[in-house]
Amino acid sequence: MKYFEKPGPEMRDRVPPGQHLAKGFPVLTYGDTPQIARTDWKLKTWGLVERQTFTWDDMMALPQQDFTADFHCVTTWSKLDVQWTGIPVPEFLATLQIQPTATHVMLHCFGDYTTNLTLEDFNRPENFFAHTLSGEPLPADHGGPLRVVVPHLYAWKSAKWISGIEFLPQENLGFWERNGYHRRGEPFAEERYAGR
Ligand SMILES: Nc1nc2c(c(=O)[nH]1)N[C@H]1C(S)=C(S)[C@@H](COP(=O)(O)O)O[C@H]1N2
Ligand SMILES: [Mo]
Repeated sequence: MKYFEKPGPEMRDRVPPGQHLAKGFPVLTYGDTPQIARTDWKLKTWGLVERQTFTWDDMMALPQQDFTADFHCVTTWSKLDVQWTGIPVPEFLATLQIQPTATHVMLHCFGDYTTNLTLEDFNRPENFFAHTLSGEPLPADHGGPLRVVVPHLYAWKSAKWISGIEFLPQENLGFWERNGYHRRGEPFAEERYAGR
């Protein structure tokens, strides 16, 4: 059985250099998969923003949208046209009082994973808090009940089991960024590792 395909010429503008198309949707998790019921799930905000806690119902009350996005893992697999449903990140951020000195965010997850983004990279209309994958509730191994999807950067920025957003006046490094990955991770520029 073949699990990976070399992209054809028509796909070259969609598939970043050094990437292959995955068959299926692989799961990539460092450590164990946290099991969180929607009723227990909470998202906190802190740092250069008011401290708040959002429940599942709070998130579901925000505007919802279907979206289709390509997904690029730095370990060289890509999956095109993943079908998600969720809350656009800007719709959520617009409900917050973010202090003007905030330039970066740290995404915190159940299970202690973290990843960093500039506020500009995070606050983009194609970024989502996703709870549905191909019309089904997002499975736990893919980050359910709720994950972040940031299509324009390598998928390690797409935090699964999101539990907190910390607003920062400078760039702090997240889990993989401290362990040798690039601080930004733009796939078409092959920003895979730090110092390149
Ligand atoms: N909380 C958390 N989020 C995470 C990860 C993780 O280990 N923990 N892995 C990242 C990496 S490296 C990738 S490629 C994608 C994989 O998402 P998937 O398992 O749904 O394919 O999730 C990202 N988000
Ligand atoms: Mo990844």
